[in-house]
Amino acid sequence: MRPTMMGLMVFSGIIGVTLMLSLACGGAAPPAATTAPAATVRPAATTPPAAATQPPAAVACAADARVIGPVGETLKFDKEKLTAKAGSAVTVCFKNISTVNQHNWVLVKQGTKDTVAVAGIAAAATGYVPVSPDVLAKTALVNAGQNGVATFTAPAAGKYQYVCTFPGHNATMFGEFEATTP
Ligand SMILES: [Cu+2]
Repeated sequence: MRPTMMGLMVFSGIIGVTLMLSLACGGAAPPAATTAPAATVRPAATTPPAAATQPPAAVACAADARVIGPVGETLKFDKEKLTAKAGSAVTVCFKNISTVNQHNWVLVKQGTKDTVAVAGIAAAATGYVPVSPDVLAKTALVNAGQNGVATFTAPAAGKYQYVCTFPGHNATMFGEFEATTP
């Protein structure tokens, strides 16, 4: 009996130690292998917004257009006079090189630039250009950095005015348009 008991005790002792060792060393579950972070998925290429939400495409000045613009950030046109033959097809391209100001180019009857501009203050919805028989041609209200085009038939021979009707600009931002005898 005795040797057997001893053997059992030794045996169980060995098992115990083995168990403890295996628990201490290999038994402990290894930390989960840190998996490499999934390759950063790039967001799908952002599709351009629908055409309707994009700003209007930049208007180019035609080669035969009479190009005019503001003098930098001042409230003055860079040309004091434009001429065209009466009855001829005219394209005026207003190049708004300003980085802050909106402007327009409005052809009006001689001597009416201020009355047209004043009436235009209440016509924000139509680019500060009132409905008036004095208005002969106009560009849209042109944002900074954009171009605006006015295409029209030059009026009868004589002198006319052009003006920017953005509120407050008409006092200094105007010029003379002369339709010459063809
Ligand atoms: Cu202006």
